[in-house]
Formats: sequence, C-alpha cells, structure tokens
Amino acid sequence: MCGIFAYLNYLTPKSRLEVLDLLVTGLKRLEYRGYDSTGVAIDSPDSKNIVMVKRTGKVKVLEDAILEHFSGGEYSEPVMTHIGIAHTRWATHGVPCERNSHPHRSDEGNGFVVVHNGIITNYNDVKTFLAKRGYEFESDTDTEVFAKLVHHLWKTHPTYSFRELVEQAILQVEGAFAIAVKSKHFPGECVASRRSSPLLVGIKTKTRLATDHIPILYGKDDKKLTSDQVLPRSDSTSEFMPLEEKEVEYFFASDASAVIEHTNRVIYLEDDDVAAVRDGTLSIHRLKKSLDDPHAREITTLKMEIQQIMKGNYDYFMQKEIFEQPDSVVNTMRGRVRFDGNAIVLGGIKDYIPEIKRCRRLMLIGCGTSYHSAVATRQLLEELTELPVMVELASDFLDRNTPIFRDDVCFFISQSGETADTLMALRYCKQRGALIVGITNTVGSSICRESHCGVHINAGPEIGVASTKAYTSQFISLVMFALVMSEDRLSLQQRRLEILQALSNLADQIREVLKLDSKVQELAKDLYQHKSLLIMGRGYNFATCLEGALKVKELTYMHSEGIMAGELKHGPLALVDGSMPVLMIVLRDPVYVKCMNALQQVTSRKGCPVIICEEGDEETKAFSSRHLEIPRTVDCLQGILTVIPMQLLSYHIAVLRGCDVDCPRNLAKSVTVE
Ligand code: G6Q
Ligand code: GLU
Repeated sequence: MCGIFAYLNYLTPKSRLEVLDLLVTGLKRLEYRGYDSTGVAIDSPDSKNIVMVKRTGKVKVLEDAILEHFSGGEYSEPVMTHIGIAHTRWATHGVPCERNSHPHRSDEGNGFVVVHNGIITNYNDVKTFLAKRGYEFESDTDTEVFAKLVHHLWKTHPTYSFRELVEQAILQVEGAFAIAVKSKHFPGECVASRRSSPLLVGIKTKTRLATDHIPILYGKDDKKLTSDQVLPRSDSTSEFMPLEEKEVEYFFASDASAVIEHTNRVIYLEDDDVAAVRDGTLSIHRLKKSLDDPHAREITTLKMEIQQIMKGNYDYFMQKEIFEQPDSVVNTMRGRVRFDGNAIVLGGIKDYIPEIKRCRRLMLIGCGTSYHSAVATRQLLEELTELPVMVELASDFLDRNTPIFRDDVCFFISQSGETADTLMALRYCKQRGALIVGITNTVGSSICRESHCGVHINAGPEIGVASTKAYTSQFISLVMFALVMSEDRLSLQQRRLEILQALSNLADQIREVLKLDSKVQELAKDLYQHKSLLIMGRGYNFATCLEGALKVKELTYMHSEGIMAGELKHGPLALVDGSMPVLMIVLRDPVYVKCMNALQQVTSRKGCPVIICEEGDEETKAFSSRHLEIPRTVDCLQGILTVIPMQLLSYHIAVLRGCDVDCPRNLAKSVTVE
C-alpha cells in the first residue's frame, strides 16, 4: 500500500552507513504516499547476520534511531556488494506498532526478511499451514507469513535458488502485493515481485547500458502448490544472463520519485514479474507464459526532474501544488489545444473517437477527488456529446454489479492510476467488453497500462495526499474530451469557441484567484475553531462544494458537508442558524436566481455566509460582509476557479489547527487496497 525502497550495490564500494542514508532518503521520497511506520534491514558488520531497525511514526524517527543504533566505526567500512531493504507501512493487518512494522523475518536468525505493500488475502490459510509445521508468529500482519513460507520452502528444498524460493512462495499467496526479499543465506542477492501494487527497478551503471531491454525468462511449471505438497522446482532458464554489468547499483522502489536522484533508467515491473539480482545481474522471470506476453521489459528513461518532487520555497507540498495550477493546467493542454485554429487533438484517444461516438453511454468512474472531477464535468459532457453520462463511485459501482455492455465507454479517472477500487471497476468493465479510457497522472501506472486508450493529465507529480492540481487537470482533460467529441457539430460551434476562449484565459485567471490567498487566510482565522463548515452551491459548482468539503474534512479533521443548494429546503436548512459556518457559491450563470433563493433562505435564518461570487457583483455581495470575488469565466469552467479558494481555505485551516497538511492522519496517497 505504501512504500518499498531497496538498494543493491554490486562491486560499488559503499559503507553500511552510506547504504542506510540512501535507504532513509528513499523512504523520505515515498513519504508523500502516506504511512504510519517504517523500517530497514541491512547486513551486520561481519555480514553473517541481518540487522533491522523499525519505528512507528515518521521516517525522521527512524533516522534518529538509526543514528543511535549504528554509531560504531565498523559500519563505516566500505563493502563491495550489499543489499538493504526499507519500508513505509500503511497498516492493513494489525495496528501500527514496531512489532507489526516491516521488514518481517522468517525466523529468529533473520534468515529471510521481507518488505511488502498490499494485502495477502489468504494469509490465514498459509498461517495455519505453517503453524502446523512449528512456525510461531510474532506480528499481526499478513506479511509475516510470506517470510516464513520462504523459509519453509528453503528448508524443504535446499537446492532451490533464492529466486525459485520466492517464486514458489508467490504461487502460494493471493491478493495484492509488491514485495522485496533479502536473505542471509543468499548474500548480495535481492528478489522482488509485484501483483497489483506498483514496483519498479532503477538501474545505475557507470557507462550506458548495452541494451534497452531486459529479456523475460519463463518458468515451465505454473501449477499451484496445495497446502501439503510442494512442487518440483520451476525450470526457468536461469543460466541466461540478460543484463551483465560489472559495477552496478539497483534500486527497487514503489515509484520513480525515490530513484530519480540516482538514475533515470527504470523498468516498470508488470504483475507477476519476478525480478532477481544475482552476481550483479538482473533478470526478470514470469511464473507462467501467456500468448500475448512480450519478450522483454523495456528500460524507460524518466523525464522527471528532481526539483519537481521537492518543496521549493513552499512550506508544504500541498501549498506548492495549489500554486502550481496556472502552470499545470497549461501543461494539461500543451500540445493538445491549438487556440489559433480552435482545434483539439488528444493523441491517446484519437483513433478511438469514431468508436466512442457510436457508444450507448459514457460512464465516468473514480474515487474521492477524481470522482468529483467527473461530477464537475458531467453536465458539459452531456451537452457536448449528447450522450447519457453516468458518474459512479468505483466502490459503489462494484457493490451494485452495475450492468455494463459492449457498447459502453468507461472512463477511469485516477491521479495515482493505482487505486484498487478504480482498478477493479476497470477490470470488471473490460471483461464485459466495454471500451476502457484511462485518465491518469501516473505514466506506467496499472490503470494506464490496462486501459485501451487514455489521456495522461500531465499535472506533474502530486505529493500532498490531498489532491489539488490533479483535480483541475482531470477537469480540463474531460473538458477537452467533450470539445473533441463536438468538433463536427455545427450547432455547437459557438459554444465550443466560447469554451476555447475561456481555456486560453484560464491560467491568468487562476493567478488572479491565487492572489486571494491572504484574504482566505484571514477567513480561515474566523473559521478554524468551529466544528463544522457547510458548503453550498448547485449546477456547475456543486462539484466544488463536494470537493471543498472533502478537502476540509481530510486536512482539518473538521466536519464539512457539500450541499446541493436545491436540496437545502429538503433537510440541511435545519442546520442553519447564526452560529453555523456556511460558505455559498453564487455565480452569474443559469442557476444564479436559484442560488440567490438559497442565499436568502440562509440569511433569513440568521446565517452569515461567506460568499464566493463574481468580481464586482455588488448585488450578491450585499448579502454578506464576507466574500471572495473570482474573475468571470464561461459557466462550465467556473468550477476550476471556485475550487481554488476552497483548496486554500482548507490548507490555511489545517495550518492553524496544527494538522499535518501533506500527510493527513489515517490517509494514504495511493489506496491500493479495496
Ligand atoms: C483527495 C484524495 C483522494 C483521492 C482518491 C482517489 O484529496 O487524494 O480522495 O482522490 O483516493 O485517488 P486516485 O485519484 O489516485 O485514484
Ligand atoms: N498488509 C501489510 C501490513 O499490514 C502491508 C501494508 C502496507 O502496504 O504497508 O503490514
């Protein structure tokens, strides 16, 4: 679920202290994913044992513990070849505590140690199997069974290679995982694998690699072990040396931000790939061969810059990301929108547009903020595509076993591209023959790879757990799609031009809205001690209410609710009195009069709302002493400008309340469990 970072140096002298430093820095780069505890494992000074340090809480706590634990001079001796593994845990099985933190070990002698992200769903069966064979468990995690299972296989099959042991163990476990294993019985070797959780291998060599591909090796036997019987060893061609380098360093990481400062050459592992390093040689194995398997995994060159993942002059990543939006929205449109010729090309779905135009309906599916971007653009999609548009929360969509047909087009919206609910919904729709369109921010993510086609939103890495710039970029991606779909509709040309014109002004208008920052900060001072905040609006701004309330909840731990203004009189009005904080979005669009009605309903119950209105709208401003004025834009893009004050407001309230802005409690950036 959270982060794995492993580092292997082969014929590259590094002291254990240097290795620890690399591991801790790697974990720091993964911190943004959200986690509750940490741990590392390295070799002992005599290389005969493995030592581990684990801590609950932040990487900083681990760093301090490491300084204390490894102060001896023997840790500064360089070693030619070594493997260290590290982990940030986001607990799924067992409370966050040192005992449950990773790495988990196979036995008291630390024969095999394992870091794991995700969930092993059949861990109880494996546990029973191992318990019968005398294994005792020391944690409440699902992960521990893996370490012990590898140990059991090693005991019963002493001739197996390290990779074969891990492969056999993987064949026994079900669920979602990324895993990296280190062993004192196989010094200098590392074996890693993934199924539904991301994992990549970074490669750093002194000279440029001779190849851009790592060939894939296949096992011959893919039968699964029953609980009492262990299969004969899988017979993959392990003598084959695909990538042979003299001095080499390998990095295993959950995402590219942890390796980019070391190397830009990475291989994204696919589900059920087993990557093994032995004698400095990396090889990738598949447990079973299927017809459409490729022959090799490509080495990708990352384009990401280290500055992109650093905080710069900002106090928090979230703050940086809010202020990046004038640029990120332009990046989303870059190379796609031609303002001079009023043309839009979405390269990733261009070839599928005729098929999409023939579809029965569009379905937009996502979770949290990504779902809100679907709510925000639904009306425009209905208008410009003239198709029925369904908007679905991935989890609920799956719970309902929603009927899906071959002529449906399903959009999966996800910043991380790894959200389990969204990915499951994608697979569900794909099985039923629908066309799958991915809208993601993470190249190489599972949703990217499993979609038929898609739009990469190009917002840049989003580190703050609370999504901000990804939302506005998702929003724009869907607007661009609507514009592509209506290209040849004569009756819609005027509308398209109006939207294109507004898109060309958007970056400047976002800059204007960001200037409200200090005013929003003042407002936050009025609000931060309250228990609740109601956010009301309708039409194109209802999504801003939902998204604003989500931001307030997750960042400030205050109660907040996004209320459809049309629903006010059907219940929520009962909450309104002179002391309940209310924020209302009242813009000059087709629902203006209805919003004014709602405003009156609130003020006549002594409510004193903060109003988000259009610049210079004196009539609306007259209803309250507190307002935030935003520039005028076309109705369907208002949501981009109105959400920014909400992002700023939640940010400032969180700071005032002393909350952890970038890593709100109990949350994770990439939710790879259902
Ligand atoms: C909001 C959160 C969260 C997120 C969902 C979906 O601030 O970031 O609601 O949007 O967890 O994540 P993905 O967009 O990565 O699928
Ligand atoms: N399921 C494992 C645990 O609870 C791994 C969680 C994670 O992904 O960090 O320890």
